[in-house]
Amino acid sequence: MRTDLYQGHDYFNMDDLLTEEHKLIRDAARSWVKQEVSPIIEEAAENCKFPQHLIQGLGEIGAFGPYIPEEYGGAGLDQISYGLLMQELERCDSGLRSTASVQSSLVMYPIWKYGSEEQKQKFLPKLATGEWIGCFGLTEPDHGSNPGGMVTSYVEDGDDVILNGAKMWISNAPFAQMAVVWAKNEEGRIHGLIVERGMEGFSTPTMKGKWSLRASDTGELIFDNVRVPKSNILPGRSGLGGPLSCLDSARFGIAWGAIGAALDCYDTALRYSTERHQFGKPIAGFQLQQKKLAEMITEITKAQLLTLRLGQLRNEGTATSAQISLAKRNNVDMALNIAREARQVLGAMGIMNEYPIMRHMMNLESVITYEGTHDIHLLITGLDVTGFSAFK
Ligand code: TGC
Ligand code: FAD
Repeated sequence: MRTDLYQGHDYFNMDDLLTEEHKLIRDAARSWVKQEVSPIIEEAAENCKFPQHLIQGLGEIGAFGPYIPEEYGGAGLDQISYGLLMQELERCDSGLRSTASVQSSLVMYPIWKYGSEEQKQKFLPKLATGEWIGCFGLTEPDHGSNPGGMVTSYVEDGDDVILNGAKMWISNAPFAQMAVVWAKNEEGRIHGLIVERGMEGFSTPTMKGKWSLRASDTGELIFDNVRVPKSNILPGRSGLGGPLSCLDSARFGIAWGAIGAALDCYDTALRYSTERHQFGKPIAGFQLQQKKLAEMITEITKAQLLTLRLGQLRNEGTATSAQISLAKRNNVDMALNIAREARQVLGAMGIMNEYPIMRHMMNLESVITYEGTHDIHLLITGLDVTGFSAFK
């Protein structure tokens, strides 16, 4: 096992634009990750299992619903704090960030935004500490990029509804205590429902065989005549805009998280290049390796500036969905390219689990697909700048 020597890189003095609180939150998350996660992350990825004993610690560093108000158990922090937390978690592993961003943006956020006061009181405090873990069911076997076509649906039955259908590719599903599920009512209108583990007819089989995001558990959600009380329907919003607004929050977190993965690859490659000698000198002294490293820090710096500005806009409440799409698409693509280049700097050692790069690279193949694929985000930007939709 290799000691985690990571140190941040701040080429344009971005820290000057952060508050003391931002830096404290980021540094606390970094220390926790180095102490608790780095020593076990390779083993978790090899075993294809999320290390559930980390959940309490994630709650303690404020990674679950950091921007949820304190009255509901959240930390009441701003959007930049949320971004920095996601960056530090994904610096270690995208699956670790997934667990936190799904819980925050896809489970706590919709309950906070669209839930009744009773639902907020019942679920949010337990989700903030990690006593309960939730998951988010939007994607279906036949409806991925086109969630509006979903077939999961429910019919009314007295004080309950009867839910039928299936969701696929659901992060945290195998061990989550509850799921925020998006389904159509009898009029074909999409609503969010809270489905709790133990409800009869509800099962969450694990999806096996992933070569990517292995330290995160992914599963299906199967609803076979599940009786859900009407009091578990989120009353505050109907239509596809409900789940899509949650995606805005999660995509924002991913835009920051991807910078973390890129930083870890760059940091590893930079250190290796100064230590590894060939032809009588460190490989860092060869122009071709310098080109790789110089381009990496250039792209990381551009992404850092983009994302901090997006954080400011989110704090002001003015960031558009299209701006978030642009940042998610750019930053994940940037991180994946950096992972590929960094792996080459390490030569054969780049494929080994002694270094994190190959794991980041494989993880990022999921990140570039989930929360809207690279192509879908391009089409969102295309629609925004031209006014013409090219989806259909
Ligand atoms: P469209 O007709 O454009 O929109 C339908 C309604 O939604 C509104 N809307 C939004 N509202 C809030 N936020 C947004 N970002 C919104 N985008 C659209 C829109 O105004 C409209 O409202 P209304 O009132 O007129 O009905 O919808 P469309 O069917 O054409 O689809 C558009 C498209 C393709 C962009 C969208 O469906 C999409 O983003 N597809 C990608 C699907 C996706 O990202 N799935 C992610 C699943 S969750 C996940 O991957 C978790 S991974 C987590 C992890 O482990 O980290
Ligand atoms: P498809 O929609 O079938 O797309 C296949 C290809 O076609 C892609 O390249 C896509 O860009 C392209 N394409 C599709 N439509 C168009 C178009 N109109 N124009 C041009 N090209 C198009 N979902 C959840 O709901 N909750 C989760 O927690 C969750 N976690 C996930 C975890 C992992 C590890 C993964 C891999 C996925 C997860 N997802 C989750 C699902 C994820 O959101 C979907 O995989 C994603 O939205 C894409 O859907 P799809 O895989 O069905 O691809």
